[in-house]
Amino acid sequence: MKNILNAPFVEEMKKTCSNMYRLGWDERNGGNISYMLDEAEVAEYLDLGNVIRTIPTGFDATPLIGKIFIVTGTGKYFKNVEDDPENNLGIIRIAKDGTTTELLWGYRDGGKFTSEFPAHLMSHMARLEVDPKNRVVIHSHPTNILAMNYVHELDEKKFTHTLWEMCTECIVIFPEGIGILPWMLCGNNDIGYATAEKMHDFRVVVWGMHGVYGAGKDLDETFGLIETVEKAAQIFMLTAHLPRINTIRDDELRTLAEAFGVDYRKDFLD
Ligand code: 2HA
Ligand code: ZN
Repeated sequence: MKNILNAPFVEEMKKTCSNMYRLGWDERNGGNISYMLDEAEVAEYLDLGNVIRTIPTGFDATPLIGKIFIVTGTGKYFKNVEDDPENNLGIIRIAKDGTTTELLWGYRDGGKFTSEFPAHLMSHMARLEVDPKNRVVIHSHPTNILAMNYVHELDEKKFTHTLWEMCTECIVIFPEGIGILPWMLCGNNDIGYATAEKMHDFRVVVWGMHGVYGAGKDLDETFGLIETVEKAAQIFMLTAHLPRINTIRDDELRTLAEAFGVDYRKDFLD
């Protein structure tokens, strides 16, 4: 059996958490990641018959029965994942009842997965319906996206349109736009259902005055997606209080989207 601490998926989680921490997006225990793993790959590192303990999710994830995820722990800090992955991360399998998870590795101090795990599972289920390759859900508190929430209308069309204007590549990277939820209480199933409903149409969902959910096929792609939205929000925040002299016009956005062949939200342009 190979050493789990050298597994590429553990390495990727360590790097992603450190990068996000250093970007200032995931202070204290802010943010969480779930990444669906390939069973055969995990079997090279762990005895899949050895369940350390079971942990209930309080939510029926029947479509994900048997799926294995590596997930950040509740109350744990992204800052600390790199130095102590076995305590701050866990590898869990959705048990046959659909509402329990089987811990295969990690959460060494008796901990469990993020309090947002039901929202993650619901988002995975929603994204898999539209994209069978989806494996990653990331929640984060990127600084400028959050700042923008306080000074920009939380309207999906207007918010997306503003971001598309901020960097030329935006309409190509997130042509479907940004889904937005109003402020809601986090850590429960209601916000999970609301997020998952948005995830049918969007890979990025803003939680009003809280942060963002992003989904994608791997950690690089999902991180890059959030990074691009955050960059656009940063340009907005750097310029929002200054007179606007230039902008990318709607006809130019249309030209871009058509040149790159992306299926964009035409109704989000004026
Ligand atoms: O896990 O970010 O929304 C900490 C959070 C909750
Ligand atoms: Zn949060």
